[in-house]
Amino acid sequence: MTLTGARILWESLVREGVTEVFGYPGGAILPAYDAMLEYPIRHTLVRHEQGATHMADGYARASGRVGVAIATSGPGATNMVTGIATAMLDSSPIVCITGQVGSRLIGTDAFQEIDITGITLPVTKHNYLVTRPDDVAAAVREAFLIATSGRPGPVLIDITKDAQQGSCEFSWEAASPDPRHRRDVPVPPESDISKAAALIATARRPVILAGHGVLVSGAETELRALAERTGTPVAATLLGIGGFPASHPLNLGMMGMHGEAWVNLAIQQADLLIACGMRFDDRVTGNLKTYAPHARKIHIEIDPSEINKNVTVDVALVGDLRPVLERLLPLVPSGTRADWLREIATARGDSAVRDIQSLPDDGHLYAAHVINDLWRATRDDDCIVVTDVGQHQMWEAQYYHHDRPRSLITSGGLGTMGFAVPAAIGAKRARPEAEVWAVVGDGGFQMTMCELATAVQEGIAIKVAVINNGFLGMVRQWQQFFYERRYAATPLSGPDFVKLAEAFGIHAQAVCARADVDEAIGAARRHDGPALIDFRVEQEDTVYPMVPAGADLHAMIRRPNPIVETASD
Ligand SMILES: Cc1cc2nc3c(=O)[nH]c(=O)nc-3n(C[C@H](O)[C@H](O)[C@H](O)COP(=O)(O)OP(=O)(O)OC[C@H]3O[C@@H](n4cnc5c(N)ncnc54)[C@H](O)[C@@H]3O)c2cc1C
Ligand SMILES: Cc1ncc(C[n+]2csc(CCOP(=O)(O)OP(=O)(O)O)c2C)c(N)n1
Ligand SMILES: [Mg+2]
Repeated sequence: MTLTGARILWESLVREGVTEVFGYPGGAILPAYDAMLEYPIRHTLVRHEQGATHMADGYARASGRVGVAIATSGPGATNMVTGIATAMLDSSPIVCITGQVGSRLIGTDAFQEIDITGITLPVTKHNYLVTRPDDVAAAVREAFLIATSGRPGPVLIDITKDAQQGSCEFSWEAASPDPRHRRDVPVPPESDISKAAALIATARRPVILAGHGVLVSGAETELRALAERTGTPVAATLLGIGGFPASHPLNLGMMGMHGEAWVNLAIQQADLLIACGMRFDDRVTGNLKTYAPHARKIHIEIDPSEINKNVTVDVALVGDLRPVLERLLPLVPSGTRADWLREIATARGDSAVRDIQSLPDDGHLYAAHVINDLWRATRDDDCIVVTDVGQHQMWEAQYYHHDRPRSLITSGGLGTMGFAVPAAIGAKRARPEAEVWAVVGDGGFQMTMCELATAVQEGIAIKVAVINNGFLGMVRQWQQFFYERRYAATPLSGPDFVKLAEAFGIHAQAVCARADVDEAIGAARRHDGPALIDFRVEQEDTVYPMVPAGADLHAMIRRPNPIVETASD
């Protein structure tokens, strides 16, 4: 059948299983928007194209399916760059579609012409400039294949206006992707699997490092089987949280810069690290020269370029985590590591004394308490928390104990402030039956709070917890530790968030005391629509422990024991 390029775009997206897109129209993409009305697609109108990309990303992370964002040429396309980079750094499969000026105008500095394929080359897995209707279907099919195969990531398709308007014969079969574009998943040889099994068999102090790849691969069951069979404790990266149940006795918690002290100490004392779908980010390792000095290392990883990139390993198993663990499991002897677990438990006990949760209520409202109370209120329900970036993000990782995969969505690699609210909207679109909370700082909230209007217009019932400390808190913390408390440009004012939310038509309330936290959370949950709570928390609170950037992983700054440093101390 003969169709316009614009129709072919939707025809192809629908055949790829797309039902939701997030976007914002403009001249160069108008033919596509016009054709969209003929297809079973729900379009969420965003308030800024960055929001569309974070929504697509949140949709992808919540569901494992590809998220789709669409925008016009020029400023619409450039507004997408931060969201695309965010997805790239965290291996999230999104497809972004942009309109482009007519093909004959390319290179003339035409109105709203920008070289978006050039701009996004380093932050996409692949991108396309499509100038003929005949190439639209193949580009869409390849884009979905590339976004999802191997290590996932973002793909951009830039389609000229004439390619959308022109017509051609549409054949789905003929547009079948070139097999060269499939990112084949390597399969490690049996000899390497046996080597790994032998290392595990003889290790006395092993630690499993569970990363984002556990969730991407869907390897939660196999990971748990490996841990239980071998009695090995499991530490998570920020993006690996939820891959192993927090309530499991072998769960240690988060590793790295703001990881728990006992987790980092266990890694430094381990004789074997079994890294599963994680990439030894610098926030995870600290000083590479002194990282896990006594440990042999096994790295199970889908992307060969990650092997020996940051940490040299003894055995590399390059492949998809789940099938690799399936093959490894029968080869590892079952056993327990009681002495090792006891040693870690002792360090954990020492940390509990310092924990803010163990301190008597001194009348201050701490973010850690708010987040822990949110966890208590929602722990038995299907709840997804989407965080922004900063101190609140680290407290969430420490005090919200995730038992389920894909229940924490956060920007780790790029650390993109402004992520939480739009990504929560995307997550709620992907999993409407789940309760979705955005936990966001007062700084990051002010970057993309316009998307509250999207939630209202589209009836997307996200709940927003603003952790309002009047500071760009994480940067203030660095100034506190490393710049003699010279708070250059970190005190931050904002509007009255309750009035603001009400102006958007959103149920809202402010909380200043711990005694009121539960009731406010309950009211937000009971409200049948978007809701916001402005938690006015302690202004100069600090995330502990902290490994200063580049320092040895065991050289943590610990919470002063037992005194909490606050503005009023
Ligand atoms: C303010 C701030 C503080 C932070 N502090 C910390 C911290 O204290 N601790 C911490 O852990 N992080 C921290 N981070 C996050 C950190 O920057 C990294 O984003 C994070 O550590 C990366 O985790 P990851 O390696 O598991 O995930 P990713 O970066 O997503 O890497 C996943 C890896 O798994 C591989 N993979 C994907 N699919 C598969 C598959 N099917 N099979 C096998 N392998 C696969 C990928 O190729 C990739 O190498 C912080 C971020 C911010 C913004
Ligand atoms: C877009 C962007 N700009 C700047 C930064 C640097 N940065 C990291 S954390 C942070 C402070 C965040 O403040 P807020 O949102 O209030 O959260 P808090 O740390 O106070 O919890 C800043 C500015 C960033 N990560 N992203
Ligand atoms: Mg703040």
